[in-house]
This record gives sequence, structure tokens and C-alpha cells, in this order.
Amino acid sequence: MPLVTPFRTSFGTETSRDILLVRAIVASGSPDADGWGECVALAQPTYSAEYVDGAQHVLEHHLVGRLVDDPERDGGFDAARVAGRLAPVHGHPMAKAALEMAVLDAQLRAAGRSFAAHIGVDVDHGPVRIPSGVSVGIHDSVDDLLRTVSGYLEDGYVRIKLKIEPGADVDHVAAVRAMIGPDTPLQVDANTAYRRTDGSHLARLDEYDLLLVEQPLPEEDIVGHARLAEEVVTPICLDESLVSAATTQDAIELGACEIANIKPGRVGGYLEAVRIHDLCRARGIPVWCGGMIETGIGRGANASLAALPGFELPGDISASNRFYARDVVVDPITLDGGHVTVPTTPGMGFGVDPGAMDDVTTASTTLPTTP
Ligand code: SMG
Ligand code: MG
Repeated sequence: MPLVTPFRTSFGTETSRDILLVRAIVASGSPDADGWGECVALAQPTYSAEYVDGAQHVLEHHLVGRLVDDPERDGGFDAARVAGRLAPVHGHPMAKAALEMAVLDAQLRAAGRSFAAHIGVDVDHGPVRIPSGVSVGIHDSVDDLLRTVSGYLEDGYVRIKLKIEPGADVDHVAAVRAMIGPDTPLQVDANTAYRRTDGSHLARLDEYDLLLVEQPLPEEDIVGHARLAEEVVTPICLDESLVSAATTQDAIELGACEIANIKPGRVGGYLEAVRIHDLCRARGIPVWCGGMIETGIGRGANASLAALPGFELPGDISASNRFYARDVVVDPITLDGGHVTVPTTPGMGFGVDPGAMDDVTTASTTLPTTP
């Protein structure tokens, strides 16, 4: 799916999104159930080790069969059992998350229940709205960056996140802060572009009153982030490093994670994401929902997740039209007064648009669901 504008980060430029979807058709249940999951892996292994063709391979050859072979599955599939069945396979959280999401979507649709209600969001007393932030790619020129940021503020986004890298950091942040004034929430995301020795440089960001600096150091460098947290006043937020509830807990205990970016795909699924929310909340660590340029499928589910009370900061849950001219769902996320509305339809929070889906489908594979 083409993006409306190229999106540049410290690891590369995305101009289109090659998206793997998992559809779970559970025909033996009563009623029959049908669900979709979106895999957030990018085309290349540059954000994380996973990439979309690899995710497809591991799903086809190692993951789906483990659900099919579950001796306790009794005809249907239970989303609560998926992670445990897939646990013997190391890694591949994004592939696993897509499969669990499809099963959970099918199960919730069959039960006539929304994901938001399922995780305890009060959707019975009128629409729930959550604040919407936007992630702004690296720009070659500061003037262009200011134009882009102005446009998003006119759209109503309540928080700006700037992608940064060495050479496009302090000056860009200073110019944006000067333009937007002191009251608009601003944060930055380095996608691992710095090293431990960059502490004093990153401390120069402190004067711009940022909400947080996201993932300055490599994924594995938890100790480095803990040291940086001592050197820099701006709170350190982890993204790439947090691959499970256990790693999140350890990072918090080490002082490396003052704020957590929760991405369901990165942690193996929405159920693990809820566990991370719960543990962060118990420890007083604010969380927010990250984005992976999802279609309306992942975006609707993210908007539901982000309605949990520990999501104290606006997420990267922008309107569908921030990235896509045409979405694959009938109910794309839209912006209304800087907020998005939490979906309450049965399932994970979207309805697939079959025509739009057909138009962007390049290939599909059917796997048997009987052993
Ligand atoms: O979906 O709004 C979105 C993208 C948000 O910046 C975003 N995501 O590291 O947080 C991040 C990046 C990862 C994807 S960049 C291609
Ligand atoms: Mg990030």
C-alpha cells in the first residue's frame, strides 16, 4: 500500500507498506468465526530482526501448525492458549502477534464482544475518545519540517513526535519548539541511532522540555539506557528494547525505562501488551501506544488498547489518512478534535472492506486448520 508521503527514520525511508495479514476462519465453532490479524513487520529487518517475508515463512512453516496440533483445542481455537502453544518457537513476536490477533478477533466476533470491552474499557456509557499524536519523519530541511508540523497541528494532533538521528536532532527540535511554543507536547524518537558516549549530546535536548526521548541506544543496551537516564533529564522511553513483559520489568528495575512505548506486535500480541500495561501501571511507569504504520486493522485494535487507564500519554495512533489515501477497512480511524474514538464493534475494532482488500491483495495462501 503506497504511503501518502515518504516516512524517513534513522534506519531508512518507507514509501510503501507491504503488509502481511492473517485470517483465521474457524468453521467448527458455534457460531462460525472469522477474524483478521495484522503483522507489523516491515519489509526489511531494519527496525527489528523480523521482516515481512520472514514472518510469513515462520507462520507457514512453524507457527500455524502448532495451533492446529493443539490436543486441547476441541475444534475451535482459544486466543488465551495461542502464546503458550507458540512459545517453543524462539523470537518472531510480530508473526506470533498476528496469529494471536486473528484468533482473538474471530473469538470476539463470535461472542459479539468488542476488544475494548474484553480488556475492561468502559464502553457502555457513551463513546470513549483518546488523544492522538503524530509521528513526523526526518526532513532534510528545517523549513520543510516546520511546514509539515504546522500541517499536523492544523489537523488537530495534540502531540508531535519527531524522528531524530545524529545531524538532525538538536537544531530540528529547537526550531520546532520555537514554532509550536511551550505548551504543545513534543517528544523525539531515535530508533537506536546513538551510542553510550552520546550522553552529553543528548542532554542538550533537555532545554526543550520534551515528554521523552525514545530508544536512543541499541535494542540490547539496557544498561546503557540506565546510564543515560542518569545523565539526561528528559525521561528515557524504550521501544525496540521491550520485547516482552519480562524484559520490560527488568528494564524498569534497572532504571532504563522511565516511560514505555507499548506495541502489541513487538511483544508477541495484544494479550502480552495488556500484561505490560498492568505491570507498568503497578510500578507507576506511564505508557503510550506505539504505531507501525498499521492499516485500519491494527489501528482499530491499537485505539482500543490505548483506552486502558495506564496509557497516560497520547499514542502514535493517528488518523488512517496520515499514511493511507485508502484504507482496507470500512471504518478507518479519523481525527476529531485531536482525538480518535475507541471502536466498539465486535472483534478487535474494525470491519474489513472486501473491495479495498481485493485491490491491494498481491498474494494469499491457505493453510489447513485440521491436523
Ligand atoms: O504508525 O504512526 C505510526 C508510526 C509511528 O514512528 C512510528 N513508528 O519506532 O516508533 C517507531 C516507529 C516504527 C516504524 S517506522 C517505519
Ligand atoms: Mg519508536
